[in-house]
Amino acid sequence: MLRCAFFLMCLLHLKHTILGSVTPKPILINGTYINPELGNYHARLRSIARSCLEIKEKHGGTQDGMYVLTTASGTYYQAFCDMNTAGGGWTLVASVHENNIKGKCSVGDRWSSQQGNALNLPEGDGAWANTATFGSTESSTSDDYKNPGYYDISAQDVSVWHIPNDVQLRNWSSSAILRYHTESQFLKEHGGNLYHLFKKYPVRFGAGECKSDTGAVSPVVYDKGDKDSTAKLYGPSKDFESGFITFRVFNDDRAAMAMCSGVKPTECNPQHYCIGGGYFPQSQQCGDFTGLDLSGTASKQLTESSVLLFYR
Ligand SMILES: *[C@@H]1O[C@H](CO)[C@@H](O)[C@H](O)[C@H]1NC(C)=O
Ligand SMILES: *[C@@H]1O[C@H](CO)[C@@H](O)[C@H](O)[C@H]1NC(C)=O
Ligand SMILES: [Ca+2]
Ligand SMILES: [Ca+2]
Repeated sequence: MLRCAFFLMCLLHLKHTILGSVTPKPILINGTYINPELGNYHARLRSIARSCLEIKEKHGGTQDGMYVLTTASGTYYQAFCDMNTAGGGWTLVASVHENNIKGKCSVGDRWSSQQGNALNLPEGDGAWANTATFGSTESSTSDDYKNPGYYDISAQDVSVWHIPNDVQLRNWSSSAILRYHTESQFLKEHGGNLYHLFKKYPVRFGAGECKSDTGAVSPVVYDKGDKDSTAKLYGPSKDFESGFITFRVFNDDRAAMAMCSGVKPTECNPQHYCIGGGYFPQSQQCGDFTGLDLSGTASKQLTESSVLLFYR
């Protein structure tokens, strides 16, 4: 028999014939189960780029658009790459969209809680610090979005685009009301992405105090708009300084918020300009856009725009 040309193969063939085919035991590599028979296949998947920066640097990608990326464990996904802003290499990893600002921690509030405002859920749904994914690139101005890059990419800086709700991908760049990015490489100190940053600084009610327990803050460089237009969009509050991005802040009720995009709080009512959160002692502040509707100052232009988050 041709298949028995070699003694070992012959034995193997015999074994399979007698025992039926034996499924190899999966092996655990860095927390991921991998079937050893698929070793080479998985190795190939893992060799695809992990980020838009890698596509730019290793493969010379220069066009904005959709590219295929992989995580460390070989999960494929597609992401939008901004290959032009400030040198390019930016991967879109998430968007925060408010579908109903009067709906307080209700359906669609994935960056706070879709399960109501509950003291026994101090981190709400916990999306800032878990590996849940949702939405899609093309719907990221019409619904929340989070892809595997959010927790997988190792980055140094963030970029943010505020885009009016429901604008199509091809019009994002021209329609953005604000665009800015950091250059401080602040993510390097916090594990290389927001998943790790929020593990370190949980978006959890009661985990800290206003001002003293702010997670991270970085100045931003504007690509569209400026400090004055940012301040105008958030309204005439004197409670913040624009030209920054801030992560994990508390108000004077010890309620946590995830991100103050474009601003740095100077007082203790960040629910009027910071977004995402967990449990709020004042229920009317609970939701993806927290209490942006309560101060009466944040512009409709801002509250009816999605916040798109990129890494580089
Ligand atoms: C496991 O993770 C470590 C640290 O991130 C890395 O150096 C190592 O190469 C990984 N091993 C495999 C088999 O992927
Ligand atoms: C969207 O982009 C397309 C193609 O670039 C253009 O023809 C169209 O006018 C744009 N629409 C809006 C609303 O800007
Ligand atoms: Ca809501
Ligand atoms: Ca939402």
